[in-house]
Amino acid sequence: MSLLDVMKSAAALACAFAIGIPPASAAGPLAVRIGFVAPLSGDNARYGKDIENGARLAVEEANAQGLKIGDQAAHFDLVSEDDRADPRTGVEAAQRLTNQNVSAVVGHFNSGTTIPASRVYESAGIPMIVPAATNPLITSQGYENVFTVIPNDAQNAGAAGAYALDVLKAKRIAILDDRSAFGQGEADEFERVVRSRGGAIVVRDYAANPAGDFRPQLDKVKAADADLLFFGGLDVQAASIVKTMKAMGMRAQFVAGGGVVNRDFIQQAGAAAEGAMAWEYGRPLAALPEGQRFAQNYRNRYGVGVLAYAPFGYDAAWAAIRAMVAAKSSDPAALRAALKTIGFDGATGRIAFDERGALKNGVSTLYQVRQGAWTPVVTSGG
Ligand code: ABU
Repeated sequence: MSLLDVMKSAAALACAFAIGIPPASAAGPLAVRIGFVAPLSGDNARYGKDIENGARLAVEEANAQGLKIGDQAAHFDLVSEDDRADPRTGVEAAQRLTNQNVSAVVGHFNSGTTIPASRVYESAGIPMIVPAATNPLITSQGYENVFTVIPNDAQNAGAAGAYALDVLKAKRIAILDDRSAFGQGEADEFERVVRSRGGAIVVRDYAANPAGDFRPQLDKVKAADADLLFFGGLDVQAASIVKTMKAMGMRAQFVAGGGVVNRDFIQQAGAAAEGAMAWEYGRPLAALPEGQRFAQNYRNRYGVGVLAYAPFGYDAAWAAIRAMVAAKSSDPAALRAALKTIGFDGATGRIAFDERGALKNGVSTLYQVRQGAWTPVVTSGG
């Protein structure tokens, strides 16, 4: 090869990198980058790392299977960013990912980061596949690049509202939330369904308090003689609430929306956990063949069981990988088009998206703590 040919090849390679085309090379596989973003530090890092572990398992499986994109063998890499559960940091993390030539992004965890970050992915034309954030606004913004593999809180808290009236026969309902985009959204959906069915709400209040001191709000709930308390928020606050309720001798049944069914709630609430109820997204993993397989593989790989949303992270990463294989391309636009028609049985059930990018036929399951363990009671929706 002449010096001129060498210079031409180098220039072509530099040009391909500059315009974001992974270089087709006889020397090795097509390098495909999948972005991942969630809180990887701070109080929510245990959730973020759990989801990252799920996504990484999908990438490792895909590489072990030797998948091809078109005629070319592909090698997938997970590129992780930490959004620290902070909206501004989430937008910055989204901007960093879109600058790193990723084909798609799996993220975020918090609804409060997902909503502002979704604008960044939409502008960049890069599909965002959401594994855990559940505020209904995420898929109602009219964006082409937003997909969710988890049911939203209209489904989850809506099921909770109907069940509170129809089965638990609640007559005096109190609603508290943590004032996050997630917790407030859940509480709003629960309230909407209860009111639409003629239920009586005796308290609606909140505390924006990460440490979970809801004592002033619980004083109001007790004074109103509520027989059911619905809480929109995560496990730490929920554990604090049930401990305080027990100490106060309150009669209200405790029911939470998503974000509470995990081992950390049981450990932190101790004896006060007994009898607590919470609605979590999807079906129990043990009820799904792919869910059982995932749970075992996760334990084998990481030496610990799933905390919460790892199976959704796994399904989100596989949705991206399957869409690229189907599209025969890692180009984000081709991948987006393929995501709109994809359908497969994942760890969390059937994964397919409606015209807004929301999971089709989402369900939620009610769990109750019985003899120190979260026990499935009923699944609603679908
Ligand atoms: N959906 C569970 C908690 C995460 C969030 O939506 O903020």
